[in-house]
Amino acid sequence: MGDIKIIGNIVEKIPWEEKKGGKYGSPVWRYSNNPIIGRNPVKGVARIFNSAVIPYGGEFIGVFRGEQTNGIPYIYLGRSEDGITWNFDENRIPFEDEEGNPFMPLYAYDPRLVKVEDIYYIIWCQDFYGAAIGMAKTKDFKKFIRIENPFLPFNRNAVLFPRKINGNFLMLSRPSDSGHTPFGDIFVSESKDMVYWGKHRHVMGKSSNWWESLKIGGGAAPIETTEGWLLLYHGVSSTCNGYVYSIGGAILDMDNPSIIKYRCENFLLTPEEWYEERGFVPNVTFPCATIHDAATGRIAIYYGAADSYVGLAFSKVDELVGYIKDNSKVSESDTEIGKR
Ligand code: BMA
Repeated sequence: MGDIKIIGNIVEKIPWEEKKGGKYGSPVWRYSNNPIIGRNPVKGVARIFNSAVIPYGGEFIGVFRGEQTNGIPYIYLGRSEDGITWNFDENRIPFEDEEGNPFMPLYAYDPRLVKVEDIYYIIWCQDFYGAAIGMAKTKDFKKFIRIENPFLPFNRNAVLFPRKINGNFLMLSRPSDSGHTPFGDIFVSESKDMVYWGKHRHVMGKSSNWWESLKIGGGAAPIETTEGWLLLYHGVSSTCNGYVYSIGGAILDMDNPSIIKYRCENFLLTPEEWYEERGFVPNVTFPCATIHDAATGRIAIYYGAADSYVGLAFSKVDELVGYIKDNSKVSESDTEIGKR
């Protein structure tokens, strides 16, 4: 392992496959048996994609975007011994409100799953007079208690940081409209109690790099490294045949993540394989989670592919952060208005 390290837990059973060949120096490589989740994975669910996983009890657990056969997305729980083969609950996650009454959003999609201290938080997109952020917490993956909607509509791609910073919870989000949003920058907000959010700051915008020139959105929960927070996000290009979603990378300042230290001008992964280029929505690679191991620096990236499958890709922290630094271009769009 090089000089750059992951600050975090050891995950001995992290899914892993060594890089084969050095295809033009790309720091991210795909799992050879992708996709890891194929079509019709659960009764009544046509496709699973854009999903998040986390180590739990020596194994892995995850929250999965399941597109039901009525076309409406909802969140399902899944468990895995190796992080690759998943068993899903047939029933949707039974959220409840703080009084213990059932709370079932009209729809729920693109979940993230982040542990802060001893609580697991699920963050997703749901209807609140349009696309907005939904949240719930659990300690045992049996009882899922709703938390107030953190932000006003319209918003998507909310991603919590895995620890408090200067005493506050921090969450990235991407204010938007309620359709197939043709714009969007990443912002960060703070909260002392997960109820009231404020101190909103601009983090980064779409860029002059054409693969992310339409909009961007947070992806996996930021990984703490010795160089700062490693953020994997999605960047979107608008073509004559529709949007193309690629995976990008940036390093945010450790104590003030609204500051971009490095931002890679090249995508890290872009649709190339059949399961990324062909599906319900072609040309989508959409990261929602990583599993990472502080002992080896290994990173396993979980991403939705073509709104139809889940793909797995790998990298190592020194190679990935090194590549982002070597190809960094921080621009005006990463600076908050009025700040230099
Ligand atoms: C975005 C979100 C994602 C989806 C992507 C491509 O707006 O809805 O869930 O993967 O579009 O369809």
